[in-house]
Formats: sequence, structure tokens, C-alpha cells
Amino acid sequence: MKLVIAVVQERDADALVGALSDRGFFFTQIDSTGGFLREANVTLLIGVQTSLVPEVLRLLRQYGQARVRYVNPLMPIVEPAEFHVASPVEVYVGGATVFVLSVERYERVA
Ligand code: 2BA
Repeated sequence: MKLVIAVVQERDADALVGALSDRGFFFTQIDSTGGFLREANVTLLIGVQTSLVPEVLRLLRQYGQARVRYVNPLMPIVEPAEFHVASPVEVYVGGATVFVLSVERYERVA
């Protein structure tokens, strides 16, 4: 048994969650925020049999789309005469950030 923790971009989450449900995977969806961009993303906790991890990774690759984001760096406080426009910085956000953990014990308490 493994626990796949996947951080995906918010706009990819609905389609991915639908595909996971269609294939019978059990998972928990948590609304989260990226520490760097401070943008909403979604963290999925997916408990699966080890043999099904490749199928989960395949779906993450299929539905998680890498994107380039442009972020305005924080403007330093300057005098009006020194005003300048900072160029946006390019940030590459991956389709998914994935951690695969071994599960020591899994139980559904009735
Ligand atoms: P964010 O923390 O908002 O990061 C968005 C993107 O900004 C990252 O994309 C990466 O390209 C860049 N970035 C992040 N931290 C940076 C830093 N200290 N310096 C320069 N660039 C940085 P991804 O790597 O694809 O990550 C997407 C999201 O996945 C992250 O959103 C975060 O929520 C999560 N994540 C990524 N790596 C993680 C890790 N090691 N542990 C926990 N969560 C992680």
C-alpha cells in the first residue's frame, strides 16, 4: 500500500479528480496554497495498492499541465525620481508535484 501525495494546479483539479473517481480510486482533496506563488492549488491524498501507483502517475501526467507564470517581483521603495518598472519573472510550474510514501497500516474503521 502506498500514499500518493500530489500537489496540482487548481485549474487541472476537476478533470483529474473526475478521472480518479471514474477509475475507482479513493482519495482526499485538500484546498492548499503554494508557498512560493501563494496561489491556490489542490493537494490530493491518494491511498492505493502498490501495483496501481503507475496508473495514478499516468493520470497525473495526463491531466497535470505544466505552465509558465509571470510574477512581478516586489517593488523596492524608491524616490519618485528613481521610479522604474521591474520586469516580470518567469516561473515554471510543473504539472504535479508528487510524493509516494509507504503506508505501514491502512484501516477503515467501521
Ligand atoms: P509554489 O510553492 O507556489 O511554487 C510554484 C513554482 O515556483 C514551483 O513549481 C517552482 O517552479 C517555483 N518555486 C517554488 N519555490 C521556489 C524557490 N524557493 N525558488 C525559486 N522558485 C521556486 P513546482 O515546483 O512545480 O511546484 C508547484 C507547487 O507544488 C508549489 O507551489 C508547492 O505548492 C508544491 N511543491 C513543490 N515542491 C514542493 C516540496 N518540495 N514540498 C512541498 N510542496 C511542494
